[in-house]
Amino acid sequence: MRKFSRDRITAVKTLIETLIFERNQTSTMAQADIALIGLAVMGQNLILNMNDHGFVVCAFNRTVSKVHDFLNNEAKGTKVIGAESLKDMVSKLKKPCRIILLVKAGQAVDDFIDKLVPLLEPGDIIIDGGNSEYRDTTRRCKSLKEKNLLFVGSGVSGGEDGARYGPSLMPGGHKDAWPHLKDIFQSIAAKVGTGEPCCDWVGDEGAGHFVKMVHNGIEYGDMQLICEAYHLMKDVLCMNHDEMAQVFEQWNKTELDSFLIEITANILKFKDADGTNLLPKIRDSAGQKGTGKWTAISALEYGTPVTLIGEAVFARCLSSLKDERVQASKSLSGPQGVKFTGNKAQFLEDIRKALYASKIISYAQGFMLLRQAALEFGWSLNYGAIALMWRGGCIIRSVFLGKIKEAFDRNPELQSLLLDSFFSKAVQDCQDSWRRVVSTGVQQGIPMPSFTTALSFYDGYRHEMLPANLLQAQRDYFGAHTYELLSNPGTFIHTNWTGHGGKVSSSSYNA
Ligand code: NBP
Repeated sequence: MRKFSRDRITAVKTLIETLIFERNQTSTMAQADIALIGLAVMGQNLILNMNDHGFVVCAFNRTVSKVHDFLNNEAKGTKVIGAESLKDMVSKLKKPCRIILLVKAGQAVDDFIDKLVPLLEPGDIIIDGGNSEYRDTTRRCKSLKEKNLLFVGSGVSGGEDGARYGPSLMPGGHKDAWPHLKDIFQSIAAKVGTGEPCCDWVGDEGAGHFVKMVHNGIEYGDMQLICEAYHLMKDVLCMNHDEMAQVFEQWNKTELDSFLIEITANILKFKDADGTNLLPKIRDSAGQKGTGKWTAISALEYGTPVTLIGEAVFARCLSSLKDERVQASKSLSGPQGVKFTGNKAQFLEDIRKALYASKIISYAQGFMLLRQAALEFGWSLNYGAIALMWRGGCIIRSVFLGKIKEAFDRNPELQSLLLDSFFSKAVQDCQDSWRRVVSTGVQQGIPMPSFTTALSFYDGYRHEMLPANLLQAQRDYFGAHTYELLSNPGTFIHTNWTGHGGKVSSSSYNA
């Protein structure tokens, strides 16, 4: 047997050790495709989703012990790696660094950005996937652009299940980041139809978070509409929960086919441990986290009549006055002795159509707000792509959104969904039912803020002449606010209505 000198053995040993060290270095350094900070429900599930699609993710969390817990439990056996610090995390990322924040919206996002900036290089990307306010996203986008960093604010919808198996993703911000994110984002997003991803670039600055905010507002509206249908079935038609569950199951096979109708049927069927329905035992006081309210505030700010979402937010506010309502119920009476004597099956179909028509109004209003925001901020929004992003993965996912996508495909410049041939016909077909439901509900004293506001909007929108002529005259009468004549729009004049007013008029502006 050939003998090697001690020196030669030592040299080979050193070489092998060097090679192993270098291999370990490259396997621990710059090996991750993307990092994610925030190991709560959304973060953990999004990491596992990215892992399933072949991306190596580096996980980090403010409380670092949660990184170890995650790696030893949910992420055990995956390619997910962890980091002990932000510096450690950045060192493990391929260039340009891609870092997703999924932490509590607000100060936590700014705090992490401040800590990350000194560790990053020009061209690196920070993505905020939380429910941030769109103005914060615009601010962050601008300030990071000055540091040559690319900031993206991405709406993420679909809750825990969506994050794990395919969310709707609505990214916006610095567009240079998109080519570096597109593959990951579109791989992990929900797919519809023939595999189209529910994710596309939304627009500049806070556009992604604005679209997510409107999505959440529409979600408030959809939920309120379903609640009003439930109230009518329960209190006008006196149906029991199992019957109502069956109706919602049926409705889910119609134009109303959607996640929220599906879960409503399941909720209505759900039995408590004692074998009785759980739903009637739940306290009727609704909570809210604020995105519906933000949508309504934006609508007021940009002068867009998004009445249905506004009513849905106020309906939650009214519901939360539970103690006051209990007191009021003892002294304030409604209509007495009015009983429904019509055809139950026909009225159920009427309710279904009222819900469908009101839903069309709500989405028409939501897209009006998007259009107004695009004008306001100079964003170029692709409305068909937005409908597709909401078509799957998110809480408002529905077959209906496919129809909205088709409407914008027919006419990308469509001013209002109500002016599209499919939707104008759909509303027309529902109109008689819708009016029957609203009048029956009013006669029976059932609160239906969303059904009624939708119908009022429809009637207002379709009227060539509204009584705002009187309103303008009143404004001019008491405040010299001026008005235009139909025959001469654009020229504002003042009338001395009383004979003792002056000729001076107030300046004219729109609030
Ligand atoms: P949470 O909104 O509960 O946030 C938990 C994460 O935020 C943890 O990583 C926590 O770190 C971190 N955090 C907090 Br709380 N305060 C912090 C601070 N001051 N500084 C740094 N980190 C802080 O988690 P989530 O429910 O997974 O939601 C994450 C984001 O996604 C939120 O913006 C949420 O609005 C949004 N979102 C949630 C859902 C949903 O269904 N839950 C759906 C869509 C979007 P710690 O572990 O050290 O406390």
